[in-house]
Amino acid sequence: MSRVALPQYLENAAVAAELQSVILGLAEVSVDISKSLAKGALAGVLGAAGAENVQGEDQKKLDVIANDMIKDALAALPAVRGLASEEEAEVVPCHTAGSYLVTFDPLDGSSNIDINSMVGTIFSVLPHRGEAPVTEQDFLQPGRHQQAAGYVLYGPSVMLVLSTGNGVAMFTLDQDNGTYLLTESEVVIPADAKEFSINMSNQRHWAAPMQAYIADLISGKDGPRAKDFNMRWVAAMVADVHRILCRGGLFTYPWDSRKPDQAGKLRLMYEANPMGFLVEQAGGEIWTPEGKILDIQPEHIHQRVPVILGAANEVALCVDYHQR
Ligand code: AFP
Repeated sequence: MSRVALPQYLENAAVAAELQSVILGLAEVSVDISKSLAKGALAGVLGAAGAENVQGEDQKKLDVIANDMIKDALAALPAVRGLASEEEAEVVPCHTAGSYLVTFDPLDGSSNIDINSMVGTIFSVLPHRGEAPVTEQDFLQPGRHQQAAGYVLYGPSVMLVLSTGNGVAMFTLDQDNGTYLLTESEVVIPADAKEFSINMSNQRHWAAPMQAYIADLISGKDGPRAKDFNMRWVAAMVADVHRILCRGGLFTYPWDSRKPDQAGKLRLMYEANPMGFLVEQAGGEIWTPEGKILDIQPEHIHQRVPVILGAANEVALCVDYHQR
């Protein structure tokens, strides 16, 4: 059975040529990143880079390598007006005639690298309007403005998951020739959750409504939910969201009382918004306890948010615990 390759899929979907070039550029560099990851210790690229990023997090060597590879790939594309990365303190202006802005997390879950667990690349494509040189302000658009969003999951197989606003498609990398082939079109999140995804070790630091919501899940069929749930936590958002796109559930990284002035751990512009775009396109929801994440007007490029995402009815119930 001949499968549709990514370039043909984008043509069939009548995606604008400039947007195609951005998506294909990201897909191409992800193949190179996957090769670096596959070499592991043999490439001498595991471990810490010996520096901190703008988030105050210890950078892994592969964080820096992947970030530089993606920056170079995007900077070579005339369609890219500017880029912003989790690993870059400031936005990076690119081509003055470009129509798109790209935000990305080059290696999400990078703390998993040294234990050979799953990591991913997350990307978000926003429109750029106006003539002046690009500034951070141009990037500060609600997630609903995204023209495309997706991720690459470097797992047992390498998968690219993408939406350009007409549903979600999944592509699997053909390692023999470096092409992404369509393996799932029209992805829909199953309605009812059987699994939840949260870092349980933080339980004592959550707000009371989240403690109550999770406690009711854990009480299983003898509790108010009258059914048993399972838990998964990969510690790489890309992997946890991929599981939810494939088989449903709820993922949350809530506010934590240890950093009361920090809204959450996850970043709005290059984690929550792109993942939220995909989840909504697959029939799911993504909220903070106060409202829909894709409607948030960003205030700065590294802004953080609490995230509740997944099956629509399960997200609604979790938000209801907070709004009671
Ligand atoms: P790293 O990229 O620093 O590993 O963080 C990954 C992440 O931002 C997100 O992908 C995970 O869901 C979450 O953090 C894991 O956080 P914990 O390490 O607190 O479980």
